[in-house]
Amino acid sequence: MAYHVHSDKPVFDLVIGDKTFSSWSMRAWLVAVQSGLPFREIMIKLDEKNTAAQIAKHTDSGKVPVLKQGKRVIWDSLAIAEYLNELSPEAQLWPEDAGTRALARSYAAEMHSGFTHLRAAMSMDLKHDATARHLSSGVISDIERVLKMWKAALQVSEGPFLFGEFCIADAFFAPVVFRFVSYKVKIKDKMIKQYMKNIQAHHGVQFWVEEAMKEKNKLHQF
Ligand SMILES: N[C@@H](CCC(=O)N[C@@H](CS)C(=O)NCC(=O)O)C(=O)O
Repeated sequence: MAYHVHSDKPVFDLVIGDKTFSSWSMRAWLVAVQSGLPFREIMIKLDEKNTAAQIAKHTDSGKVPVLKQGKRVIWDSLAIAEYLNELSPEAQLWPEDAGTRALARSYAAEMHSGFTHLRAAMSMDLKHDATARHLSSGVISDIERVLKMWKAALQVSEGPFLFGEFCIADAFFAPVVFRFVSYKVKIKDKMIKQYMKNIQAHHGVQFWVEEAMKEKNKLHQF
């Protein structure tokens, strides 16, 4: 199977939520795939009666994603991404140049801690296909901020990804690309449209989406 997701000799386990809805899981999972390390995926269906109990078997944080390696338990997508970068330095999960790397970290960190309006109004749902109506000023300014950040990076790197090669910052923005697509946010800028296509064409992203489409789940909000 591609990506060694269910490898016989996993280097770590990655506990995730439903692929349709769990944007934080998607971020960590994409970084795991990009690390090139074999791993075992453990999926927990979110928003079920036993979800909390299932998650509690792996972490006290009450949330996924969680990376497990022997007795070591790493939770939170950004900590997992940084740990994977340390486990697999050859995968160059951050850009090589120190200045660009710091910038890419700023992008991932802002995604990780911000965009609350966008996240609340346009929760990730890979099966959603309808225009979002009555966007609040908070959502509009979040969208404008994302587009401005993408454009600034792409103007320097000239693609195909924010800082050239696919890095952790791209993994962190991948769910936003799908929010813009599924809620039909109008985007005119050619460079940004191409970036969104490049994210959608990424081998790991395609695999994640294919698996999400096979899921049978009801509506959740993440
Ligand atoms: N800051 C955390 C956020 C993780 C998070 O909110 N995960 C959601 C799913 S995307 C979750 O596990 N919710 C608990 C639940 O559904 O019971 C991270 O970056 O990993």
